[in-house]
Amino acid sequence: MSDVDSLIVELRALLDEALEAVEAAADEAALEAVRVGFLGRKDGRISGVLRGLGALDPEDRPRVGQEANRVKEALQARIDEAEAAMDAAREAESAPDLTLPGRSPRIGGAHPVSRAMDEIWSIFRALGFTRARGPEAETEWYNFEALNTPLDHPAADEQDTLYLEGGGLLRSHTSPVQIRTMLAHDPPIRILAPGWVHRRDTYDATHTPSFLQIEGLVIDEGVTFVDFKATLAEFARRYWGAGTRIRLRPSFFPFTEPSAEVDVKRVVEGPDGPVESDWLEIMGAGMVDPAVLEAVNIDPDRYSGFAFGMGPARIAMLKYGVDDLRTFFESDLRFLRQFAGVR
Ligand code: 2NL
Repeated sequence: MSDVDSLIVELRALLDEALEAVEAAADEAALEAVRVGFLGRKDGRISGVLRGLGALDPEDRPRVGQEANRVKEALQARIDEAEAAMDAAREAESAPDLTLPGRSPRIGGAHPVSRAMDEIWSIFRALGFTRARGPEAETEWYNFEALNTPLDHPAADEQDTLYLEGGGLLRSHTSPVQIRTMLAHDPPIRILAPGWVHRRDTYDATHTPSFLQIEGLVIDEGVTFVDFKATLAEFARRYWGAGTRIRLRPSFFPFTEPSAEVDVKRVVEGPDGPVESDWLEIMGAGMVDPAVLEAVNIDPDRYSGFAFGMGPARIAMLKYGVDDLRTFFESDLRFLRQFAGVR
């Protein structure tokens, strides 16, 4: 075999060896090692073979040179191909899997106390009430004196009410809103006053120092105890269910006379069909005391009315069977999600 032929055979054997190495390369680093090992300009094995070129007759050199170029090009092409295949595989791995089901967005829901507020408001709106608002920082006159509550009454004591520097206080009920409304408008008045109120209470299972309250007030000519009881009974049926009954227990508030605690008895689903619940206390209420009407310059011989007050958090506890008020304020989504009608 001539020197030319043996060089060409050597080159082809190198190509076979190199192609096998490309096949075996597991990653880009191994592929680069093959490229450097065979095609490297200085230490590559093909360059090593071509170093023997100088010993050949000048007219034989081109044949070997051409074969060397063919081998180099074939190997480089194969390496490029393998590299492209590795790129594609890596890309496919990190690409999103479009066949997976989509993720649902988390949808928020109303807090149970807000939900009670909203439902109670909807019912009274349907009964012809409008909504009234007022400041949380009040004066003793709006919070107590106009409400037939002398300042030596226990409710006005510093033990129970949060006073501000300079003689103001944080309203302990939303009644000042009704006082302001009666001063600003002539009867007929039918309002609902929802909002935050503040008392000097210790935070426990049934008390928070700040809480939401909803009060209602109706003032017109000829409003009687029948209107009072019928309105509350209708509210109770709409909020607690069609079979609900109410009971008025005699009570005392300085601003109403007579006064009552309002209880409801619900019809609930028992194991063997509908049964009646125990009596649940849901609000305080009464006929507006004539002294309150006089304080706001409404003639008690011409006008009469009724008023009521309730705590939506307490209503939500009774409605949803929650026994500790504090769970409403701990922001635990596992708890809150149960009431929101969402996942
Ligand atoms: C409760 C229940 C009540 C009123 C609030 C009221 C407001 C005016 C006149 C007369 Cl302007 N009454 N509000 C009446 C009865 C009960 O709240 O348990 N309060 C301590």
